Amino acid sequence: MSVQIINGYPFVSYNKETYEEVEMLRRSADFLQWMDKRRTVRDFADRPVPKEVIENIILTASTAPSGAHKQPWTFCAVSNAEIKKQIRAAAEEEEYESYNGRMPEEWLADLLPLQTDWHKEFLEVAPWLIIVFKRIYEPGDGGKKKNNYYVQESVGLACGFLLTAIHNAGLVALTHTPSPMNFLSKILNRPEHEKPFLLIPVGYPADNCLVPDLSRKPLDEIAQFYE
Ligand code: IYR
Repeated sequence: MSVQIINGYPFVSYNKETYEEVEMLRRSADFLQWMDKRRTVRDFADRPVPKEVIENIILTASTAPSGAHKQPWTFCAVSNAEIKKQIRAAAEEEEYESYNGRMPEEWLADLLPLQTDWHKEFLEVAPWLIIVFKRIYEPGDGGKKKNNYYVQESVGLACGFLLTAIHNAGLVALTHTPSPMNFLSKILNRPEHEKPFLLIPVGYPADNCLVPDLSRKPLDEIAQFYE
């Protein structure tokens, strides 16, 4: 691959594979059908998942676009039983408070179809917990802070890629947001410039796994075309 220098910066040619329209239509429809099979799961099997699969999934997440290509994310992957136990205990403590007073009635009512509560057994059962941290800034020389940009958007995109990679591997995940999440920084000993973003248990679904019978909004409720 030949490198061209533009204003002192290296560029390489990008020869993206493209498709005839018929093939493009088929691929887009197939991908939709396959993605539509992804479901959030709360009931995991305790079956192990190889570390190399988790490494590939994390590397896939890190292919997401990010502000000024700063890649402002850190993925902590936990399979250690003692650490998972600590995370579960701390999460349940917060969630107990949330479900018993902190969350308003409307929110609790909105969650009824999901039948969630403060018990978070999956935090010990799932073979891996991926805790995604957003990097608010990068520590520079002499205590100087180097900026990251659109951190929320960038890390959100990376998490979308992460969930797609998990689905592609034939595994399932839960986008879990125990609130507040600062206990994760403490347990995982993360530096000040990293803040917890999402806690994502990953694994196989339990044998008797049930998910809520949900439907997705049709196109005319989610899109507006201006032609
Ligand atoms: N964080 C809590 C509550 C919760 C909130 C939303 I919004 C959900 O979609 C599901 C759960 C919990 O994890 O139980």
